[in-house]
Amino acid sequence: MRYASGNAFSFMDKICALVVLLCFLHISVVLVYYIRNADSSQTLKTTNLQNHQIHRKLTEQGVTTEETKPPSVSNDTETERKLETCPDNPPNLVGPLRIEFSDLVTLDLVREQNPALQPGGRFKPQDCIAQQKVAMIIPFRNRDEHLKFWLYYMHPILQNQQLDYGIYIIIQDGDDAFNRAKLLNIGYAEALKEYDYQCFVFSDVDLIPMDDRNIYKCFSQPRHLSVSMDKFGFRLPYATFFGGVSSLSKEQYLNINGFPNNYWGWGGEDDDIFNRISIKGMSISRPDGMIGRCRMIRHGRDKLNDPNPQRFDQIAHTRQTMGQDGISSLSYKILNVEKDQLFTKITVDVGKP
Ligand code: BGN
Repeated sequence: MRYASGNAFSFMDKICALVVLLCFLHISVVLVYYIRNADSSQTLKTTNLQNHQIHRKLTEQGVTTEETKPPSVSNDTETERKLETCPDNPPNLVGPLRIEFSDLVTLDLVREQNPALQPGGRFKPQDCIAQQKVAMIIPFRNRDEHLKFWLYYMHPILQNQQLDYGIYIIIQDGDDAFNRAKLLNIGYAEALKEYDYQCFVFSDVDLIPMDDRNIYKCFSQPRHLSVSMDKFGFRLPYATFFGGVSSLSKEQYLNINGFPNNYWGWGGEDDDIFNRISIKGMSISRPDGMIGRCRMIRHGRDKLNDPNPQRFDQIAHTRQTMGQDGISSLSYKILNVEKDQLFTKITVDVGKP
């Protein structure tokens, strides 16, 4: 009996020890799994956060590349994810900007700072569908110093504004009087040959916005964007002023038969465009005076851009001329096309005054 109970005791002992051992083993396994899981989910969270921050930072600087996109959880969800239209208020806008023209800017620096650009100075946002496809048209001759600054400031601004855009520099060949409005018409026609643009921003090469909330897109009415220029003491020089930077949708542009082709030399063509818009019953939309502030790069008057003596007579007859003179009567010859990461340059023979 003693033996038996002694045996029974040691048998119970062994069972207990085994149970304790199994419990210990179970707890250890659970503990190891718990620690490993907690660790790896923490690592994943940190990596995601860091990448997101880098992506945000680069996006803030106007850079969106495949490598900087935050990693997606699975490829399937990424391809299935439908991109949404970009918001009315792009999230990375900064507001007032410091614009200076003393920096040592080079085109190579601008190329380096804008790695997401495609040939022709083309860009579209990666994480949403741009609200508008916008062609930026710049009439140009012998202003490389200004163009450098324009590209330096404008590319990051336009990328932060989440536009699907391209840059078209339209260069007048030869030494005849400059014909700004005809160059703008040519820019419209040439840009449309390349892409289904819905909106056209017409900008002088020497004007830079001082606030990136001044969005370079189109509105329900033709838009005047350069409303408070430093040159004019940050106010409109006169109420109907439409010079500097403006935007028109394709429909608005066609409604006025584009711009006049016969203003040779400085002045009046922007007043003619204003007349066309009001004759067709449209009004001018403008940003608020603070948001619409812009800087002009100081320069003397161009040698080949003397005031056009016929401009007073011309702007008095817009109603009679606009039907025949415009995009419907545009003729020119392309002499050269240069595609760069930062722009498309098109050199044209615009004919004689
Ligand atoms: C105006 C010019 C505009 C020019 C502005 C600002 C004319 C037409 C005859 C009155 N208009 O006087 O073309 O953009 O000044 O410089 O000259």
